Amino acid sequence: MIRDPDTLTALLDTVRRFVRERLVPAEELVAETDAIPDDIVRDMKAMGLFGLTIPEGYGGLGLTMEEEARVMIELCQTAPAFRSLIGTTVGIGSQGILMDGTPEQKERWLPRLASGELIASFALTEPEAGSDAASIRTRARRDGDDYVIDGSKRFITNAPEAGMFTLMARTDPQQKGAAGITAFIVDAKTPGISLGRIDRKMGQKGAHTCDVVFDGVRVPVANVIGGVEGRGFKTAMKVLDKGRIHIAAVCVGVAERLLRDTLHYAMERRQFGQPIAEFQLVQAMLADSRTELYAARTMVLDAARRRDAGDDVSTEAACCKYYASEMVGRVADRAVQIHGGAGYVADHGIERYYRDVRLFRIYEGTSQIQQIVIARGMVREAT
Ligand code: COS
Repeated sequence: MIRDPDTLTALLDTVRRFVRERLVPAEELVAETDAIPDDIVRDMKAMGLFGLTIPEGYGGLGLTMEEEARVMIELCQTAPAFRSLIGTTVGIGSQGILMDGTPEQKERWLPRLASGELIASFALTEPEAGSDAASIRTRARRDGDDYVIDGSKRFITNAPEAGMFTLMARTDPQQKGAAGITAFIVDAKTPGISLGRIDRKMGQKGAHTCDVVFDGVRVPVANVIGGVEGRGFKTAMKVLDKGRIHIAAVCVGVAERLLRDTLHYAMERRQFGQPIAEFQLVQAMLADSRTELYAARTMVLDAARRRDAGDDVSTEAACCKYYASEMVGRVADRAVQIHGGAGYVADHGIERYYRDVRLFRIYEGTSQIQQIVIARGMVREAT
């Protein structure tokens, strides 16, 4: 759903210009320094990028899913690390509060997230609980007006930058599965929280992940999302349904950039006396990428519109995440192939993208988890 086409067009133009004029020239620097320059972070805050999905009443832009997807497609035509900084707030970190939080929790936390004053991180994954998210062991034990949290989380994106965590922990040890899990809002400055070393990753330099250890961390009862124990797994799953459409849009944006650069290269690079874009075997790679990109873009916008219409899009969100993340992997692979030696050396940035996009098939649910969600959805619908 697009509420006001003129306002959205103006926003998309602003983001497109920001990407072209500020982010693309800084890509190399971010990859070398593993940090996003402060002036760029400042500008991202000023543009309202941290508040894209937070309602206007709390200081955000309150974008619909379709609007958000279109903004992501523009914003991600550059190194994915830039999106990652706002991504955990916009995509998954704030959404648990928005979907299931109490009015007081929304009032207290959302305005500071929308302005970028606080960055939200989503703390679900643990050393022994990745795809099997319902098996988390981090424990939250009630003690008076607090819960005391012990356990550790792994690969938590933006944990080094986080002002708050949306944390999933087990409040009922008798319940081994999803029913014993509760979602908490945890102030990152609470005593007892410590961070592991920043992970050395294959790609996405400038986007940081690390372990987060909770050792006797006291969190007020008022910070249980929605005030109800045992709902945390469902909150996490609903957040991930939305997050998966968001990530699929990110994949479409990155693929657009890769294919545009690759087409230009193929039209300029001459071999055997003509541009390599004239060769049918190169054309086949370009055409396959264009076709798959078009399919992914169409899927993402369709799922987004259905979600805006109030449909349950669990299955469609998984289809989008699965297809778009695999698609951008193939587009990146063909980009390296068409660039040849120039794609393998660091100068053109193509090999950097090849490494960066590998993550999309893994986080917010691997491709194999998406297949499970899709097939289960099919069986459910047919029953
Ligand atoms: N929306 C709302 N509720 C949902 C839901 C969704 N999308 N998906 C599941 N639930 C509910 C179920 O209805 C069930 O509730 P009831 O017990 O009341 O019926 C409960 O949650 C447990 O669901 P289920 O039995 O399907 O859980 P499983 O342990 O089988 O796990 C998968 C389901 C595999 C889909 C889940 O663990 C998953 O998504 N794993 C990947 C996690 C992930 O993406 N990690 C990335 C890290 S976060 S960046």
